[in-house]
Order: sequence, then structure tokens, then C-alpha cells
Amino acid sequence: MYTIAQLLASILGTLAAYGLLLVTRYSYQQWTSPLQYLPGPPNSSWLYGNSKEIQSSPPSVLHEKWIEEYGITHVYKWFFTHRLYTLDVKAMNHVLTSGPYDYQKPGFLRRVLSDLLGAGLLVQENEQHRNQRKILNPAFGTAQIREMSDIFVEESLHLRDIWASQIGADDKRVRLDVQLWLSRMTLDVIGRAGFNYRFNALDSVEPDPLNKAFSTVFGTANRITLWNVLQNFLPVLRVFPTKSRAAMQESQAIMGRIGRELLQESKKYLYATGEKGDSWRARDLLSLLVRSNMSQDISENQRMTDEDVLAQIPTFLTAGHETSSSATTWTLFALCQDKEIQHKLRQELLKVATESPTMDVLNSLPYLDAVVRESLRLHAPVSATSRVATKDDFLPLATPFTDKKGAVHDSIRVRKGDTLLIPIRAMNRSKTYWGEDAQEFKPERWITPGGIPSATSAIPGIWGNMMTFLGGPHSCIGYRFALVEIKALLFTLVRSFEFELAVAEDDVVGKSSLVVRPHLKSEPEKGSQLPLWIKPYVPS
Ligand code: HEM
Ligand SMILES: *[C@@H]1O[C@H](CO)[C@@H](O)[C@H](O)[C@H]1NC(C)=O
Ligand SMILES: CC(=O)N[C@H]1CO[C@H](CO)[C@@H](O)[C@@H]1O
Ligand SMILES: CC(=O)N[C@H]1CO[C@H](CO)[C@@H](O)[C@@H]1O
Repeated sequence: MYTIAQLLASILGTLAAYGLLLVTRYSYQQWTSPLQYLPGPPNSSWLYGNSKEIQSSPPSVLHEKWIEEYGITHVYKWFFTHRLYTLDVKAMNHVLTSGPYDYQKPGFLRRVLSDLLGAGLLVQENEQHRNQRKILNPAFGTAQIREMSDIFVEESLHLRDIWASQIGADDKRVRLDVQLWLSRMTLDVIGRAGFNYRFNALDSVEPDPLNKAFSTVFGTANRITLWNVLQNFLPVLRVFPTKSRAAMQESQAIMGRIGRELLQESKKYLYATGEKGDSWRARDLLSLLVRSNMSQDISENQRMTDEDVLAQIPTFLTAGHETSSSATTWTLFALCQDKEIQHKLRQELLKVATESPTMDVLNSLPYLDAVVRESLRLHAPVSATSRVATKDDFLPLATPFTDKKGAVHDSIRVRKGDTLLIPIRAMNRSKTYWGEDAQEFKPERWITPGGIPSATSAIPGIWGNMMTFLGGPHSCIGYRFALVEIKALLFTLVRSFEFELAVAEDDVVGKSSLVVRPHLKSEPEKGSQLPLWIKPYVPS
């Protein structure tokens, strides 16, 4: 009979052997990787590679430095693995669109996210992704977003009224953390427009149950610990109960229950209204999904199960909440840095007679459009993403590179399993493509003839020669939603208030965890924030 000690010893022995196998396999792959011959910065540590420097500097700053030193195509080390970094448009195009699933999101990330949040659009690949995307696409069309724009405007006015009430009757300026308020506003919007749910984040002090459950689960996904990594390699470790696991399971149960209720309501609403042409009005993304799932164009085996549909709720929360608020926060920051631009924008907005514009009115304002484009270019909320090659491949290059041995190549050999970074932000602000003033906030470049260099037309992206919403099969499905939401916010807030930075400009830094949020160097312990002085705009 085994004693406990023998049992433990044999388990540990097996684990150690398995660990050794993994390390050997991994090291072998790295030692033989074709990427090691590309130019790049020295590794400051064999274990961490360049990851420590990268994590301690603002998003993409180090990469921009390495571009100057080693060229637009180079390699750095992420822990002990090689990572390819390239701003080459031909290579990016190949990665994003060839295949089209030859380059996928890292498997580890997909597994963690789908275990925790469900297998929604963000984590799917191949056939499952194609099917889900086909059913989801109609929900995000122009006509559907036009119907939802009422919600964007209503919630913007709601935020305006709250800020106005904080200012009070004496019209004195107040200091507010706009990052916090915009994040509440966009949560209310994605709740209502996404799945007809009222978070009431703008009004309540207590966090809503769904929001709380989501934050608990998502917090776990965002905090990838060594324990998570081990559990990923050794699934047996998942049976060990931990305190956070219990809290997480409870939260997952809450999310599931609320989600099923919302889905039931959507279905009831849909069957009651029927599917007869114009009588059916877009209510929210979830209802649109249920309707799309019933469409004749979708074959029986492509249809989504209730579980597939439920997984989209946390997907919308993950992808559509902090991204929009970050974009609007950074736009207000840019408008504080340049008062003339803020003034010019306000003049354009005040020419509109109503405080409740439609989507078409919002989209007809050229300077508003230019400000939003410029902000999304310079302050892209998602600063980078990554992809893993699913097969051996050659990446074609527009600009050849010289390897460490001095040989010139017009393509890069990539091996199955190699990871590469998609440098969204750096591409948006690259001098190579945008010219010498690439790092400046200049909305005018979008309206002046010839303001946008023709080199940028080669940048792969679904919107505005930029990679802000990425390109290819995984490009942002919600970009029309985001653009109208951001415009509604800016329209309402900039007409009503004047904004000024409440801290020194160089105190503000961007930190990236999925999205880039502003932090203060002087108050790192407070997390993300952007304090601004806000006062009512009084026409002179
Ligand atoms: C300014 C705001 C936004 C930005 C900058 C943004 C950016 C992005 C980017 C870069 C991706 C690709 C990520 C990757 O594949 O690695 C993405 C995907 C996605 N976004 Fe957005 N997004 C924004 C707003 C929204 C909104 C409002 C929604 C929903 C209402 C949304 C829903 C999604 C979804 C579902 C995906 C996954 C698409 C797929 O994998 O097929 N996004 N977004
Ligand atoms: C999608 O359609 C299939 C087949 O009609 C149905 O069984 C399934 O429940 C539907 N899914 C949702 C979420 O309505
Ligand atoms: C400082 C440091 O750890 N440098 C290492 C970089 O990587 C090479 C090869 O992997 C090592 O030989 C160096 O010691
Ligand atoms: C990512 C990043 O912030 N890079 C550069 C952006 O532009 C400013 C100047 O506007 C530089 O200081 C940063 O290095």
C-alpha cells in the first residue's frame, strides 16, 4: 500500500519529469529559432529577456527606440523566447490577412479567457470564429448602430447633468477624475446597447451585481500568475481548490444566471415582436444576435447554441467598455494640451441646433471627425496585440533587413510556434509612414488636402489607414459602435464645458494592461486617473 509520502513523491517526480520535458522542448525551440539571427537589443537577463524593461516603460516607447537602433524589423526577448517585431506593412498585411487563420492569438491566452469568460468571439479561431463572426456581423452594421445612437446621446446627457450638478449654481470650476466618470458612462452604454441591462453605474455608489461578478472573474484573467501558467501546462493542478477559485466560481454562476435571464427576455421580446420587416426594431446587440441566428442565410450546423450566445456578454464587456472610455479620456487630455483645438471643436459643435443629434448629424461634423481620428491614431487604446504562427512560413517584407551575419533578406523565416507582436500604436505614430510630425496631435492633417501621406494607405486596417481597430478576420467588430459613442460624448461634453488639466502635463503617463489608461507619476498608488478642471462653457 502507498503511504501518503510515497504518493506525494511519485506525483512530484512525475511533475518534475514533465517540467523538464517542457523546458527542454522549449529551449530547443528557442536555440534553433530562425529569429535569433535578426538584429535586436541585447538580452539583459537570460530568464526575463527584455520583458522587465518593457513592462517598466510606457507603452511602445522602448520599441520606438529599438526601431531607431535596429531598424523597423528586429527581434527582442520576451522571457526566454524570441519575439519578432516589425513595422513592415507587407509583413503586417501577411500576418493579419493571409490564411486567414495562419496567425492566431496565443493559445495560452485563449484558454485562460475562455475558461473564465466563455468561448466568445475574442477567443475563437478557424471555423468556429468564422461562424460566430458571420452571425454577429449584422448586429454591428451601420443601420443597427444608427438605432442605438439614441442610447449614446442619452447617456452622454446624463453624464453632462451629473457634472453640471457637481459644479452647482455658482459656476465655479470643479476638479473631477474624468477617467472614472467616462468609464461608468461607457459601462452603462454597453449594458443598455449590448444586452438591454441597466448597470446604473452613473447613478449608484454600490457596484452592480453583474459588474462585480465580471470584475472578479476578469480580474483573475488579467492577473496571470505563475500558478495560472503551471495550471495551463499541467491541467491536473486545476483540481486544487484555492480561495480565489471559490469566489470566482460563485461569480461565474452569477454571470451565468443573469446572462440566461437576459437571453430569455431577448427571445421573448423577439417572438412577441416577430420578424416582419420594419416592425422589428434593433433593441440591443444580444437581441440582434438571436435574430441573426434565426436568419435563412445561416445553415443549421452554423447556428449558435445558448452557451455560445451567453459567452458574448462578457466578450462585449471586455472588448467594448474600457476601450471606448480610454479613447474619450485621451481625447479630452489632448484637447487640454491644445486649447485652440478645443475652442475650434466647440465652435463647430455649437453650430448644431439640437442637443440630441442623430448618428448622421454626428458623422457630418468634419472637425469632430478629424479630432477623433487623430486621437485614435496617437492614443490608440489597444497599444499592441500578438499572434503566433500556426505553421512554418516566410513573411514577405517591403523593406529588406540585414541579419547579424551581414546578409540581406527580403523575407523573414518564421517557424510554427513563433510569436510576433502587432505594434498597433507604434504603427500609428511611425515617422516612416506619417512624416516628421507623426508624434504631434494635429487633427488638421485629416482635413487638409495632402495632409495624410500616401505611404499610410499601405497600412492594413479596417478604418482610416490605422491599425487602431486592427485588420483581417479578427478586426474590431465594434468600431462603428465605438466611433459614434465617442462622438456623442465629445459632442455633449465639449459643448457644455471647458476643460483644463488639473495636474502638470508631464505628470500624466499611459500604462497598458489590455488598454492604455492615464496614471499620474506623482500618485502611482491611486491607479488610473485623469483629474481635469471642468467649468461650464459660457458663450462670450
Ligand atoms: C475605441 C474603442 C475600441 C478599440 C480601440 C477597439 C480595438 C479592438 C482591437 C485592436 C481588436 C482586435 C484585438 C485582437 O485581435 O488582438 C478588437 C476586437 C474586438 N472588439 Fe473592439 N475596440 C473598441 C471598441 C469596441 C466596442 C465598443 C465593441 C463592442 C460593442 C468592441 C468589440 C470587439 C470585439 C467583439 C472584438 C473581437 C473581434 C474578433 O475577434 O473577431 N470593440 N477591438
Ligand atoms: C439558434 O438557432 C438554433 C436552431 O434554430 C436553436 O436551437 C438555438 O437555440 C438558437 N440559439 C439561440 C441563442 O437562440
Ligand atoms: C546578460 C545575459 O544574460 N546575456 C545572455 C543573453 O543570451 C545569450 C544566449 O542566450 C547568453 O549567452 C548571454 O549570457
Ligand atoms: C509610445 C509613445 O508614447 N511614444 C512616443 C510618443 O510621442 C512622444 C512625443 O509626443 C514621445 O515622447 C514618446 O516616446
